[in-house]
Amino acid sequence: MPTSLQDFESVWPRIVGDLEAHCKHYKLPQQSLDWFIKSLNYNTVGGKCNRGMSVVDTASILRGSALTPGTEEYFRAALLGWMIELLQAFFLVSDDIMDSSKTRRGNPCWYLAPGVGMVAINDAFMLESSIYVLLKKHFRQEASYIDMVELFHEVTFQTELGQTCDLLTAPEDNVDLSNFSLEKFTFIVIFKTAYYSFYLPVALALHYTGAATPKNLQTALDILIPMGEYFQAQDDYLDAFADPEVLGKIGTDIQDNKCSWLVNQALNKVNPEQRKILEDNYGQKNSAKEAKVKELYNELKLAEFYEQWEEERVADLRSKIDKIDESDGLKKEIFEVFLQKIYKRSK
Ligand code: GPP
Ligand code: MG
Ligand code: MG
Ligand code: MG
Repeated sequence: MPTSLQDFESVWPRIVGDLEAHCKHYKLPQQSLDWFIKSLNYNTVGGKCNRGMSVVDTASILRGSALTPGTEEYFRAALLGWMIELLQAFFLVSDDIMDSSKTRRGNPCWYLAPGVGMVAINDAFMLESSIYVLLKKHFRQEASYIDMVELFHEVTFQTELGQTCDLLTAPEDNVDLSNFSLEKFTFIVIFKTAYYSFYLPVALALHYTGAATPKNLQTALDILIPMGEYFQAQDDYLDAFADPEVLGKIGTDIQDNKCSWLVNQALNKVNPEQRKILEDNYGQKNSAKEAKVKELYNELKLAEFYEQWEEERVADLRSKIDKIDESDGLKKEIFEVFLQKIYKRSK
């Protein structure tokens, strides 16, 4: 049985309590402490928590029996999961500023919340630093401590590389469609999304259960990176085609000039007149132009093409999962559960 969001969220107050105690040790003035706690709650809680809960679920599968909520073992696995959620909070608070986004999880983006503004940049840093406060407090005595610290650092660097490429292929005042390619798209999505969203939870669970070996970490990577690539292509597809009410965020990729899955597929399909439509309307802060691009996406039947592409990717991932040698200490179920959670998702 996978863990429930309710059980996973039930450990959050203890984590906030740890961070609060750490600040009190430094005699942080109350106003600043209240601010930090507000930012922690606003930015870390309220999402699907798929990444965080995957640490608990993967650890349960590796052990062969479900971790029991309320036990210290459950708490420690969930704590590692919440560290991924903190990393994600740090990324999203920053990403929403960079992407000029308006909403996140159905609420205003943190930098747009009343009275926040650019304090959000420092809040993002604090969300990241919290990971290492918690890791040190709870895992310093473990043999895997330094592996976990290095893993968080490396995955953060990888994500920042992806974000760099994402931002540089999307200059605000220079729309040049020849700058896009599926190759660049692939680099961007693997680095900005796949490492932290897919590889990190499984690698952490392997370290946590003491089952990690260079070989099984590599096998996990070989499956989870293409799975993350598929997940971010979905994110790009949903950016234009999902109902923002369901998605919890309003798409910005067309206006932001992003090297998204959709625009790359469109570029493969357009005739010269249609390419002109893209050139004239893509990447501008103008909703009428954005609507023209969406019209072209419909004319090119990109939604249907996406659905067919999704089936192919999922079939390929299933065959990769099938080939796993379980004697390496991995279980096929870990990856099947991941795939089930994202297949045909609408948010
Ligand atoms: C998501 O891309 C990318 C990230 C969350 C990584 C951000 C990395 C930093 C180093 C800040 P996106 O912009 O498509 O996500 P969304 O659609 O959720 O805004
Ligand atoms: Mg964004
Ligand atoms: Mg972004
Ligand atoms: Mg997106």
